[in-house]
Amino acid sequence: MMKVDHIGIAVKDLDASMSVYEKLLNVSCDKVEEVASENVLTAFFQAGDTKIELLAATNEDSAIAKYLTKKPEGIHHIAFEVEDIYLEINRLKKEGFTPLSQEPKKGADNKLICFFHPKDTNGVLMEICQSV
Ligand code: CMX
Repeated sequence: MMKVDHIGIAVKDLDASMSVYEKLLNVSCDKVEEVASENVLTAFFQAGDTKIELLAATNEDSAIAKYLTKKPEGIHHIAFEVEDIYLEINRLKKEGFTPLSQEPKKGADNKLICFFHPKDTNGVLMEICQSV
């Protein structure tokens, strides 16, 4: 069974949004980490058994920059933790979901990650991730 690892939220101003979520969750940010391959700066907050990941674009090529030209700030994706990301990518492909990369990529928070297109999942971008 998959478990929600984190919920990604697209934000314009990472520092300002970090202050909001620190107050909301009453915890400090666990870590701020740049994922250069995805052109994002991330900030993670523990929220019970799951995490909130704030995502800000680091340049115009970022999926977050593109997203924020079309949509307001808000929930960008939901990430599920899996035990074997290679097996899970194959299973989801066979079920007709569309991976956005053929192989897992190195993501934030010491994870291998793979996104699946929101057109197949009722308009919500999905991520699967595996701790490495
Ligand atoms: N959630 C829901 N819908 C989304 C979306 C998202 N996060 N991002 C884009 N869309 C929608 C758009 O609104 C658009 O819908 P319409 O056709 O109805 O207008 C459609 O998807 C296509 O959007 P687009 O702007 O043309 O964008 P692209 O097709 O170029 O890319 C996507 C969309 C999801 C394939 C791309 O953003 C992607 O590959 N995402 C995965 C990588 C990523 O998001 N990285 C950032 C996070 C990294 C991290 O967490 O570490």
